[in-house]
Amino acid sequence: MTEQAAHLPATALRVSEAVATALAEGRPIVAMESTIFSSLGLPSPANLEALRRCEAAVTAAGALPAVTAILDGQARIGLEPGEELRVLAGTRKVAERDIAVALAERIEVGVTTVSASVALAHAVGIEVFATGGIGGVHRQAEITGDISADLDALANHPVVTVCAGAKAFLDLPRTLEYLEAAGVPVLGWQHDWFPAFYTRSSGLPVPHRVESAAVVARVLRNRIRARSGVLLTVPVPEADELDAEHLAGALEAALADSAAQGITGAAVTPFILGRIGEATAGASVPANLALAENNARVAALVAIELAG
Ligand code: PSU
Ligand code: MN
Repeated sequence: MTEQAAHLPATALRVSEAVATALAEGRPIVAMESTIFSSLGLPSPANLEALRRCEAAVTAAGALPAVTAILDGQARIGLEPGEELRVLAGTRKVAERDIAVALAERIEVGVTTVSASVALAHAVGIEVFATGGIGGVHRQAEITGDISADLDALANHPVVTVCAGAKAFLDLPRTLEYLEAAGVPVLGWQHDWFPAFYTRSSGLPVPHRVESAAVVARVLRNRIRARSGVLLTVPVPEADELDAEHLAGALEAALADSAAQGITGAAVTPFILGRIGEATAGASVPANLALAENNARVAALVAIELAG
């Protein structure tokens, strides 16, 4: 446990045996969230396939995957064999601030978001985290105030988050502005554009293009604010990219439904993800799996570089 977690009760965090060994030996580890692998992130059975493919990509590259979750009132970093199916069935979304409540209430299963996972990775000294897409500034945030806690978590934990940008139902220009104001370096993996999850470019330039894991590792090592993280964006592989115009209708309809039904707070993102999924299922699920797997692979390369 690092200084970050030293104030917690001894039972608050549990690291799996494999992750504890890898940490002690300084071997490369890639943390992963669990909301994406639950029904809040992907429909079944694609969610299990996503988990398997991400784990396999990390392992094949030579690093160890560490899924985070809440299980039986403990925050877990790395699951023991057989526990993954319990986590996949979880329906309670746990962001960073919710970890304390989930532990206090001793909830059985909680699925961690990006903000919770980055915080847990930091707590035990894992420096690399992979996901699909991050949360961001929502459209009309000037009215609703809806800004994902993911963004402040990126700014407050010294972890490289590897993602395919964020889905275009969010306000992507403002998401980039927020990250700039919060002091988070935003890197583009062999690419000049901030990706929009299903599509390789949002049309917004990414602040810094990087060509290799070595540069990403050096950015983490050289940042001035010791506590802050780094966002590495990796575009969906070309072969799996979706057509932006085709998606736009589904995104607009999902946003309109969400507003009409008065959805607010933490329920907004799962609601919109569900609607987009229903409207585009055949095409969007394969793209989602491919980009998550590819992000896991790139994250492993960064973790290996940092461990080397
Ligand atoms: N975006 C996706 N898939 C996801 C999420 C976001 O394309 O599964 C999940 C992630 O767990 C992310 C969370 O951290 O939603 C953000 O939720 P909110 O907008 O409530 O902060
Ligand atoms: Mn929100």
